[in-house]
Amino acid sequence: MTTTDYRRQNASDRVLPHPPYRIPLLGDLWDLHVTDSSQWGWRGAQKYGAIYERNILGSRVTYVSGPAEVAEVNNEDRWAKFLGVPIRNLRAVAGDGLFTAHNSEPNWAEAHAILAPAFQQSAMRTYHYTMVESTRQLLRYWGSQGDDVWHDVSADMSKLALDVIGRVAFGFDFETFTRAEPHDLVVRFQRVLRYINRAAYSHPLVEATVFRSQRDQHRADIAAVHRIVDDIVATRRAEPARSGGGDLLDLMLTSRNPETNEPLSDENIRNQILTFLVAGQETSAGVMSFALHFLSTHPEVADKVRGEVETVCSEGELTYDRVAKLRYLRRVVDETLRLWPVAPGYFRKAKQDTRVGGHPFEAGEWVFVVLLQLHRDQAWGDNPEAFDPDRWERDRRPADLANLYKPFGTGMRACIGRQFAYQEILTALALIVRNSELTANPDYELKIVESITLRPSELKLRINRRSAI
Ligand code: MNH
Repeated sequence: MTTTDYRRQNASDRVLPHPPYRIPLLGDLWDLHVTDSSQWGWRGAQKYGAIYERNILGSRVTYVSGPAEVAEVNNEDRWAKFLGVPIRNLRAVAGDGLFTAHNSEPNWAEAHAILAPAFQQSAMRTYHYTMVESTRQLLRYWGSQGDDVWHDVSADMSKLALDVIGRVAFGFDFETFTRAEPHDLVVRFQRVLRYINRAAYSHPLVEATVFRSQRDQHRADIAAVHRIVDDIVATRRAEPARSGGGDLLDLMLTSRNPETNEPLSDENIRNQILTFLVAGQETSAGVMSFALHFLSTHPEVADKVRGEVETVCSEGELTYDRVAKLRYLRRVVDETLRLWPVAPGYFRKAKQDTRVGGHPFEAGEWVFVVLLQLHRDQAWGDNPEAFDPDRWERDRRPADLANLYKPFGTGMRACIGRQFAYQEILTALALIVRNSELTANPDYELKIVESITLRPSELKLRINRRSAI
């Protein structure tokens, strides 16, 4: 098509594969799934191919999953991050924080410049001990529950990730493993996310009537969450000597934008703290949960990881430098993120009139990248569905890895927390596997729950102690 392309084409000329039985006005509405939308996007990709669309009441949702097509929309000259509905709704909590800022908002570049150094690999050395300490608390908590208990792994990984992010980001101890009841901030914050997720495609009138009390609770929760975080910031400001020894909050309070010499505003600092909770907790927790599922169902992999940890740590502690040597465990994590990219996709918006797979898109149109399909493309080899950490060996990896593997998004707005997530996940998994024996329930079949991110549903494992903590 491109060689004979002498005529400008508009979006209205675009004909893409789509579900059958398209209805006038309603389009493919019958084929809309709101509760498991990215798995549904994946099923569609399997049926309709590398690029297809669903037309929902006249709006076109385009799903892109073929490596060549994804490479086109990842091109930063022509496309940029777009805040799709679920992400845009998170602005109610995280405002113009890094994750939910529009590309055009000046606070993005300002906060990015100030925070980037704190997320570089070299900064992880500072956080490592806290990550170890939080994992030890988890292990003690499991230990205190006795043997032969079926642990709710997903819930426990959420607690761990919350503990880590609270302490490393803003020096706050949520005491997740010692409190009888979760902290007020946690209760309200989780209710806020649940509401946003439930109401994502609702109408304000429905919220004001049918869901009125939920909506009022939601507003009260947001106000309370803001108050609690503002208090944490004010306390730190008043007592900088009690600082977290260079945690992210210290950095935000003391740094200035090199260009304008302005510090971040208090409101923006609050938005960033809530952003770390929004973007950095459920994601890491999901990866650790899926990884524990795979380790429990592949004992030979778990044994290999244990052997590696024991070799690398033959002289004792899991120090910062040793984490980088856990090469096989890293493959386990990468393979987990390949099969279950916990952020199952991302949105891109055309900056100019352009094409994808030869199909015309006008400036301002947007697409959704389906990672669940991209990560299982045939370019991954014969059996892309299989959990096989060895496929990450140097000579077995696909040549075009950079275009086939995008669990942290792409371009300028890719995940800032990537190194943080690896450091946290590798540290936790290494200590868990060294310390415990994982036993799967033979009747368990992996099912996925979606709430923007993916989690294994109702995963229960027996975790019995092998050694002293
Ligand atoms: Mn994270 C952006 C995935 C862990 C903080 N993250 C993104 C994006 C993806 C993503 C995908 C891009 C979204 C988009 O294009 O709309 N993040 C992950 C995954 C993990 C993860 C799979 C864990 C594994 N992220 C973390 C952690 C933190 C964090 C941990 C913080 C401590 N992520 C962010 C922030 C952004 C982001 C902040 C927004 C970056 C930006 O736009 O500048």
